[in-house]
Amino acid sequence: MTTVSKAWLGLGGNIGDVPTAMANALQRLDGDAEITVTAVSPIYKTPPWGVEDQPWFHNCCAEVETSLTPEQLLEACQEAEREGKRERIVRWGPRTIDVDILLFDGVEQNEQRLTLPHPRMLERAFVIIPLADIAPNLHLKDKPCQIWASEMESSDLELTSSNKHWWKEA
Ligand code: A4P
Ligand code: MG
Repeated sequence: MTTVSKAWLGLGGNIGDVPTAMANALQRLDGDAEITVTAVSPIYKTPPWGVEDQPWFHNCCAEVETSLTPEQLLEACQEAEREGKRERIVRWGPRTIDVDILLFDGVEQNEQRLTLPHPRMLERAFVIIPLADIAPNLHLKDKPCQIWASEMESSDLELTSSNKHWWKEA
């Protein structure tokens, strides 16, 4: 019998038409026979974290069910990123899209290729706020995601639309 796991992804980008690139990446993942996208947050516009002298980002989070291993899911995410970039080079000019695995069930591992949970997620409103939209009760360390979200400075995040199906329509 195959084991089905639940994983949560963080998507973001700040060059070109990021919402379309994110929709393409999610459609591609959902089109994989071993991955089902079960929930997607709204898109937020978010100020750049880390290097601040760059354009604002668009970010969202997604929940998936998968029979893949964490490493195989990472491969699929990187393939979806590459696909977005390939399309960008051919057609629409600059665009980048980043797809990170935030959590994979309760897996904890600290490897350069794949660290789980994502090591910086709890410091990032652009991850925690959209994640709380789709997984408010998900336990992160010692408390549910929605408590992390409520304790986080997030007044500078801008909700772009609350349409849950944006990623299927783009
Ligand atoms: N890797 C290890 N663990 C993971 C994981 N859990 N998920 C490895 C995905 N990848 C993981 O990632 C580099 C390598 O990390 C991969 O080859 C993989 O094997 P990358 O996506 O190629 O490079 P990156 O994204 O430039 O680096 P990094 O460190 O992942 O950057 P971050 O942390 O993703 O930060 N501000 C806002 N507002 N919104 C953003 O989305 N993103 C960044 C990038 C900075 N500031 C931002 C945002
Ligand atoms: Mg990354």
